[in-house]
Parts: sequence; C-alpha cells; structure tokens
Amino acid sequence: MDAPAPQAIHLDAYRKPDYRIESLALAFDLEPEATRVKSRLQIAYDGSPSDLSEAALPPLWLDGDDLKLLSVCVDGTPLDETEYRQDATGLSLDVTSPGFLLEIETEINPKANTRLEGLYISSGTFCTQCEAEGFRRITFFPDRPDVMTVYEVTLRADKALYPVLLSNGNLVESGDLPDGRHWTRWEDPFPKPSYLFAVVAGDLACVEDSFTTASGREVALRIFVEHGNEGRCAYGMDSLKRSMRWDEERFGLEYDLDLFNIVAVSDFNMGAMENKSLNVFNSKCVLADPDTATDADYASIEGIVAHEYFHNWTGNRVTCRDWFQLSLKEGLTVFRDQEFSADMRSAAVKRIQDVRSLRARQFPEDGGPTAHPVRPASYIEINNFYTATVYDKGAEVIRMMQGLLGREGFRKGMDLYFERHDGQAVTCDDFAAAMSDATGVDLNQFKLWYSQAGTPGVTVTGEYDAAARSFELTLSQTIPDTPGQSGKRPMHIPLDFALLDPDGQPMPLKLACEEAAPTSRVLELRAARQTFRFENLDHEPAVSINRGFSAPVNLSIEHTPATRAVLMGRDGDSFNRWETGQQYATGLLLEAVEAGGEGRQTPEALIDALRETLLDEAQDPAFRALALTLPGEAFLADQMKTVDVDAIHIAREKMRGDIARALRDELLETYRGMQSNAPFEPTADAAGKRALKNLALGYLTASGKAEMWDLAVVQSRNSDNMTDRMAALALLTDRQGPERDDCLQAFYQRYRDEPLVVDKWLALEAMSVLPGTLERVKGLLKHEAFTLTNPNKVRALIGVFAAGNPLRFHQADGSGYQFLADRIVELDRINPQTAARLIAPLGRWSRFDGARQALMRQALETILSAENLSPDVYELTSKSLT
Ligand code: B3K
Ligand code: ZN
Repeated sequence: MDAPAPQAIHLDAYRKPDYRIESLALAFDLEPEATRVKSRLQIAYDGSPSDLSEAALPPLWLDGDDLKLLSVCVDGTPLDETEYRQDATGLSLDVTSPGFLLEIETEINPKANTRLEGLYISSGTFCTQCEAEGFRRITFFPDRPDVMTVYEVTLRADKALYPVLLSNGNLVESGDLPDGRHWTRWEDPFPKPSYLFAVVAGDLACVEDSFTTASGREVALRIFVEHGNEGRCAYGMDSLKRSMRWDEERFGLEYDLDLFNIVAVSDFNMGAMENKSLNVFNSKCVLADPDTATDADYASIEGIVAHEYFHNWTGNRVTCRDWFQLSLKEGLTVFRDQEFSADMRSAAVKRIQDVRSLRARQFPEDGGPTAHPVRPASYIEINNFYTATVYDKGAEVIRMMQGLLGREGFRKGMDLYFERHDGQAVTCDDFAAAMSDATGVDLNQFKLWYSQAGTPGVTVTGEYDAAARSFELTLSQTIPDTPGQSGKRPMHIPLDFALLDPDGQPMPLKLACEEAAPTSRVLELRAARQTFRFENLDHEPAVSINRGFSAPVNLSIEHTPATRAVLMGRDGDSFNRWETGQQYATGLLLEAVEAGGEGRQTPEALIDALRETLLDEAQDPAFRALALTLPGEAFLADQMKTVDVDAIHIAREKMRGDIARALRDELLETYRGMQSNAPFEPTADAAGKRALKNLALGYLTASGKAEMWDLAVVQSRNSDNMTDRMAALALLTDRQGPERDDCLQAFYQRYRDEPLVVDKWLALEAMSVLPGTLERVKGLLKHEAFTLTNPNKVRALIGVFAAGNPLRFHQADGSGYQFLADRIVELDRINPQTAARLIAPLGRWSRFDGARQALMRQALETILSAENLSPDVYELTSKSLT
C-alpha cells in the first residue's frame, strides 16, 4: 500500500458539534446517472454565548464523499471558491454569523454506486442506505448521529418509471410536472440523525394493511415489493402487527406516526434498515411463501421485522451520541427482538438457538485478532463494527441487566430512559444510569461489560460434606487478554443457580448467613474467586449453574456420571438440560479428535440419553431436535488449542454413525411419526415437527444403509415446502453420485427465476464436504446465476464456503485461502463493506497448525498488498495479521 494507512478515530476524542441544524429541506431530481440534490439548512451556532463575537466563530464542517459540488450559498449569496475549502472528505466553511441559511446543490451518480451506501439503484429502484455514514454520499452535511433535525423532502422523477416516490414521515403534497414527471413532498416531524434518512423511488407493488394502536391511532402499514412478489408479504405484515402490539404490552411503547412503510430490495449490504417510518429490507428478510422460504427463513423474518420496528424507540426516538455507542441501540434492540420471538415461539428453544449463534459468531470474534469491547474505544471504519460483539454480546449485557434488576425493575429503567432521553442522542452510560437510578441497583462494576473485551472464563468446583450436610461452591473468573487489553479487572457476573436432588428437584438454598432458603438464586460473582456455603442438604447435589445462559461466559464444570444424568434428563431448566448433553458430547468428541478422529465406540450412556429424549413426547419436538444435534464442527474447533479440521469431521461423522445405527428403529419411527399431510403452516409447532423429522432423516442417512438415501431423494423431489426440500438437499450435497447432481440440477431448473432460492442452491454447493467443492465453487463464479455485485449472491457462495465449510476451506494446500483472498480483493473495488465481511475466517490463523498458519497469513498478505485497498478491508486485514 502506497497511500498512507487510514487513521483511527477515538472515543475519548469526542467533541460536541459546534452548530445545530434547525431544519433541513432536501429536493431530489432523480436521474440514474445524474441526480441533483438541493439542500437548505437553517444553521445556528451551538456554543456558549460568550463565544459569539464574529471572529471567534469556528468554521462549519460538512462531510461529503464522492459528490460533485455545484453551488454553495449563504443567506442567498453564492460563495466563491475562496470562502470554503473542499477535500475528498468534505467541506469547511467560514462562518460569520451565529444563524444563517445555507443552500448547497450537488450532483451524484446512483447508477455507478456499487458500494450500496448512499443513493443507489437496485433492479431499477432508487433506494438509500445511510447508516452509518452514507448520507455524506448524497449531500454535504454534518453526518454524525448527534446532529438531529427535522426533514422536509421533495422528490421529482419520471412518473412512468418511478410511480412510487417515498421518504420518511408523512406525505404532505404531490402532483404532476411537465415532461411526464411527477413529485411528492414528505415531512418527518420527529428530529432525526442523518443516518435514518431514506428515499425510495420505483415501480413497485404495494400490499396494504392497518394497525390501531393502544391509544386509538390508526396506522397505515404498507409493504412495497417488485411486481409479482405481492403474495410473499403476508408473514412479514403479520410479524409487523404482532411486533407493534407486543411493544405496547411489554414496554408501553406505541407507534408515533400514521404511516409505516417497508420496502424490499434485492441488493442490500445487510438484513434491513430502520429508517424512520421507511424501513428498507433485503428482500431475503421479508419475502416468504412455503414454496420458497424455510422455517428458518420465517423465523428470521419475524425477528428482523420486529427488530427494525423496535428501533423506532430504541434507536430512532432515542439515538446514539456517536458510533462508539452503537450497542446502545443494537444490543438493546437485539435483546428486544429476542424477547419478542421467545414470546411468539418457544422461549426455551429460542434461548438455545441464540446461545448457539452467540457461540458460533461472537465467542470466536472475542477470542481472535479483531476482538473489541461492546463499546469499542477506537475504529478506522465504523462499518466494521456492526459485529456479533456489538449486537449479540451487547444483547447479552442487556439481558444480564434484566437478570440483576428483575423484569419489573428493568421496565422501570426503560421507562426512565425514555422519560429522560426522548429526542436525544445519548450514551451507554446514560442507559445504565437510567437502569440504576430507577432501581437503586449499583451497576458500576457491571459496566465493565461495556469496556472489557474477551469472553470471561468461570470455573466451578463444589464439595459436599455429608456429615455436615453442607455444600461449598467455589467460583473463580479469568478474563483473557485481547488485542490492546491485558490485566483486566474481575467482572460482575450474574449466574442463575440451583442445586438438584437425584430426582432433579431443586433443593432449598440456604446460605450460612441467611434465613431464607429459596430454590433458585442469582449468584453474583464479583471477585476473582468467591465461595458460597449452602446448608441443610440431605443429598450430594447436582449443580445447575448459569441456567438459561444467564451470563455469556465459558463455564468449566465437572460432572459425575450420576449428576450428569440428573442434569441431562431432569433439570427443570431446559437450557441446562440441553447444555449438559452438549458438554458431554463435546468432551467425547474432543477425546476422539485427540486420537485422530476415530476414537472409541460412542458410550451407551450418551446413546441412552439421546434415545430417551428422542422418544420423550412430553418435550417439544423442536427442543428434541436441538438436543439430538451434535455440537457443530466450528464449535468443536473453537474448543481446541490447535484445530484439526479433518479429525473433527471424522470424529463427528463417526459419532453420528454410531448414534444412527444404535437408534435406527426409533429414528425411522420418528421420521414417519413427524410427517404431516396438513398444508404447510409456518408456526413454531409445525416447524418443530419438521425439525425433528429432518434431524431423524439426517441420522438415517448416516446409518450406512443405502436405502435411507432414497428417503432423502424422494423428500427433495416431492415435498410441498422449502424446509423439507432443503433439508434433504443439504444431506444429498454431501454424497457423491448421480442422485446428488440430478437433485441439485432439478432444484436449480425449478427455481432459476427465483433469486432467493438460487442463493440457497449456491449455498448448498458451497457447503458440500465433497473433495471437489472448491472447484465447483470456482466454476459457479461464472454461472449465469452468480454476480459479485449482489451481496446475497456473494454471501451465499463465497461467504458460506469460507465461514460454513471448515473442512474444504481449510484444505491443506491452502487453495481455499488463496481463493478467498482473491475474491476479497476483487470485491473490494465494487463493495468494500461486503468484502470486509468475508475476512474473518482468515483471521483465525493462530489456531491452526504451522503449515496452515503460514498459508493463511500469506493470503492475508495478498490482500494487504493490493492497490487502493478500502479502509474497510485494510482495517480488518491489518488487524488480522497482528
Ligand atoms: N441498523 C442497521 C445496520 C446498518 C449497518 C450499516 N453498515 C440494521 C439494524 O441493525 O437494524
Ligand atoms: Zn439494529
């Protein structure tokens, strides 16, 4: 790299803005290659009155990126070029009066905007993405979240090509213009930061519904989609209405405008965006019907629609002071969407799924070269900080607060937060202060969760004294060093806790110093090491700790075969029932990996426990499916000092085979028993049955009986829904032979005109464990179905290969690494944000053997030596190499 390395921005350098924007009027003349943007900003000096002598007024800084400046006027007078200074990052104006009207005209080229930040075109529709710093690619503006103002937006465009013209807030006027053009004007009465601004213009179909809020406001709900997709909006619409009701009931939060719009677009850098009253969605995250979407897609749509809607209060009405506070809105809103989904579906199953995803995405991040705190202290490119840590660990931090304050206390804290901060841009400290002030709970030590990175390790040991009928529990914590942070302070860790008797019943927990003996407690670990002594216990207890995964830590605890059986079979906390089984299987698998993969026969104790769960009709099928799913290869890798992808794969397949052979009859019975002739319903119950049925099918194909594969072939061809079809194909993609190719080919032919299903097809090829996968993936880059300009396609093929196929990505010759490096360099020129998101698998190099380490570092060096690297890719690649 010849250009100077991009500079980092630091949290402690925060300064409040010098100027307020009292109002903003924007007018767009939309043309694909030359859109004109006129902005009128009423500006006021926001410093102390003593600074008001004219000479002392600081210059006004306006961010700008890739804009053609046409004119600047102050109070009606055009400025000449000596009165402002422009560089590649913006404009600095001399200010002579504490209040003035600034008018700026710029020209932009949406068609050339392949970064998908700012104003761009997706399948002929104009749309915007402004978070985090896209607004500066539309017009010059102080593009930071603590500058909030009211917007009036006028849109003018060709009426035939763009009959729908949308922006934030309420439609106030519209009309026709000469030359086949038309216009609309929008006003958003709520002050907002620029990142929540949005515009959409296109020829879109609209599905309409309505919602009446608790206080009687009638809200029009609209989902705009490409023509032909109207039939795929029902689930998203229903999710929206249920979210609106839920937020009223759980948090007393009502919608605040008469209109709520969702627009689906096919080219989008992430899932969706919460622009005020005009949410823009990746079509994948809102469109669904049984023929094209799986149960997992339905669940994700429900969660994402809710998430974006919930941002209206947590993010929009109260926003972030600066981007270091991103988790203020994201962690809190993820927590809210998790709670919503838990209420809509099975809370136990939802919790297990969330923990699985935390462990798959966040724990490795927290233990790798890009580890950062929930509130980072510095960044080069903020788009690189929309991470699992900020989102998912951030949500865990909020969940722990709810655990410490109780649900009622937490609600009081939320009420106080809105009472104090509605309409403001605030910090994570302001949030914690509201929680603490509303309840009197001291959160000072707890706030280390915001500033210390790394997953804490908690070790649990216990000793039962039969003569004294007492049990002594010792907890100790260590917080690992992470880049730039060492010697950390002990955290405040809330651990939900019970002691179970041999029947799985919770025993009274009487501490020596207390009279009360509840049957469950939250143990608050605050010191590096703490001991708790419980009295009056008639049996040696089974320790059920970190129930419901109350704290995001790595727990280390030894069980005897007897206590393990109690926890696995009878713990009333279903999370720990699941967790104990997973720990048991993990221990066995890691032993087998040590032995090169094959290891010994899977013990009867595990098989018996799995049989019991499989056949236990009292338990939710979705839970049973999760309990019978072995820990994934990536999770196992994360438990090892030096990862051996081949041995992990062999060990896991061997155990699957053992289980399949031992339980074949029961699995076949389950496979048949979970079939249904009823029409597809995306309910949690029906989805749970399909999950268990497909789990059984997976094991059956692993049992070594060739005829079991016929079940998968038939299911892939004859199912009436995408869930079953995909489940069968995911098995078939790993099996060499003509059926595989025939089934995948038939699938592509059937769905070649459905972009979202074509993504699934690409992902199936990318996740195959067969040896020729990399070659097939390379071939698919040239397939008519693939393009580097669409982020969904990139993630489906390249992303799934690199992050979801450890066996083939890490093949010993390093060809997987070099393939990824080349694609990242190529994509960086088109779309840096999406390119940067592909780097993480290479950053894990230190966990591999010497030969792979060298090859992975070499691939990272290839990226770093490319010319004109974006700050996005530069930041993550350089950090990954340290
Ligand atoms: N707030 C957006 C994410 C924007 C990402 C910008 N790189 C979606 C969400 O979290 O709801
Ligand atoms: Zn969000």
